[in-house]
Formats: sequence, structure tokens, C-alpha cells
Amino acid sequence: MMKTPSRRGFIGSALAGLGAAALSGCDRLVQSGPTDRILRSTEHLTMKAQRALQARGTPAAEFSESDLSPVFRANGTRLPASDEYARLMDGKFADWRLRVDGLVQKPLGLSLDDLMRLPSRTQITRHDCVEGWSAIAKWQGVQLGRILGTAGLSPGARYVVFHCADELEQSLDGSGRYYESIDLLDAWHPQTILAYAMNDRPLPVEHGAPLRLRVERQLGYKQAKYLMRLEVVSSFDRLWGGNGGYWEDRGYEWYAGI
Ligand SMILES: Nc1nc2c(c(=O)[nH]1)N[C@H]1C(S)=C(S)[C@@H](COP(=O)(O)O)O[C@H]1N2
Ligand SMILES: [Mo]
Repeated sequence: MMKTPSRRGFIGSALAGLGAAALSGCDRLVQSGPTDRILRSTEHLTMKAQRALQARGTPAAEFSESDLSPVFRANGTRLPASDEYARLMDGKFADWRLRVDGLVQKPLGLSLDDLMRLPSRTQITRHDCVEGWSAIAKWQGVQLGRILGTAGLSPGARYVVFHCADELEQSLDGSGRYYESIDLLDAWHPQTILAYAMNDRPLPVEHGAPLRLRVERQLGYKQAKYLMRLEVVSSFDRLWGGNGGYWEDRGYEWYAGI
């Protein structure tokens, strides 16, 4: 089983990769006798890329109880329409399992109790929707890195895909099903959690019961609700529109940083 990388380890190796890429670019330029100007511009790009990666490792702002929004809108699906979801909801999600599969050493099927028995993280953060509203709430859940560490990544693993229970757009081929994806850097970010509680209560149905993603450095549409399955993949070009998410397939940016 692969060792769980620490956040530093992860960013470190990503940066090392960038360094190597920059170096080989440098060699090539030197060999072909380039001007200083080109060399400087690649140095500049590398520095920008490094800054961007380092910035992604820094935490999102956390707030205090007194900042909690009195009202937190629900957006997109408020109740998945499938019979399966209705059945799971009727049973208070006792029969729900989070499947973890794809490029993992050990596929998992985790119940809500399994997740709640693991150490949890609680964070008060601000959710920003592209539609122009924000709200602050308290989220409690399991760090995604812990789950991936238990499953163990297989070679080629690069992204985590979040498959949801709802179809936001009704379609014959299922292409209206909500899904999202993040890379491993965000997956191991300490504030990236699978949340089962909101404001000290079980996650309400309209906010994604029984489990949703919180990936706090990104916009609202990345915060996938109604999680059913996590799939570790090397690329998402075979998934639906190939852009890594429901809204991405409809033109939104894949990396929705804030
Ligand atoms: N499964 C699923 N996840 C989703 C959505 C959705 O429609 N379905 N909407 C997204 C959008 S655009 C936003 S702003 C947030 C809204 O979360 P909320 O309903 O808890 O406010 O969920 C995101 N995650
Ligand atoms: Mo949103």
C-alpha cells in the first residue's frame, strides 16, 4: 500500500517535478544558443508556477461561530429524484455506502458509521457560488487524504472523481448526472473533507445528505453533494464531456480557485 503523502511531501514532489522540467528546458535552450531574454521569461514562468503551487497549499480562511450565516441557501439539486436515493433517505442512509474504487490498491465500501468512527475535522469556512452569493457554515467530516491513504493509490493515480446521486439535467444517456473532480494536491489538502455534518447537525438533504465534499480553496460548484462513489483516475477524458465535472462540461473552469 502506498504511504499517505504529507501535504509538504506532496507539494515538495510537485515542485521537484517542476524544477526538473525547468532544468531540462534550460538545457535545451542553452544547447541551442538562445537569447537571455527567453531564458529569463522561462525562469519567470517557473517562479509563477511555483508560487501558484505554494499558494494552493495554504489554507482557506476559517471563521468563528459568531460569523455563521443565519441563512445558507441551497443551490442546484435540493433533493435527488431517483428511487434509489428515496429508498436510502427513507432508511436514514443506513444502507448507503460510499464506494471508493478506480486506481486504488483496496476498494472500499464505507458506511456513514464507518466514516463517523474515523477522526474528524471541523472547519468554519465561506462558500462562494459563482452566481454571486456567499455563506459561512461549520462543516465536520473526514479528511479525504485519510480515506485515500486507507485505500492506497495505484500507479497512475492523478485525480479523484466524485460521483453524485443526482441528475441536475434530466437526460436519456445520464449525461446530466452531477460529478466533480480534483487533483491529488487538493485531495491531500488538510481542509479537504468529506462532510457529514453542517452546523453541528447531520448534513441536511438540501445540502447534500448523507455526504458532501468540501474543498475550501475552490468555488461552490466544486463542493459536490450527494456523494455515492469516489473514483481515482489518471485522466477524466472518458467521463461524460471529458472536462472533469458537470459544470466544466458546460463551460466552467476545472480549477475554480478563490
Ligand atoms: N450533487 C450536486 N452537487 C452540487 C450541486 C448540485 O446541483 N448537485 N450544486 C453545486 C453548486 S453550484 C453550489 S453553489 C453548491 C451549493 O451547495 P448548497 O446547496 O449546500 O448551498 O453545491 C454544488 N454541488
Ligand atoms: Mo454554485
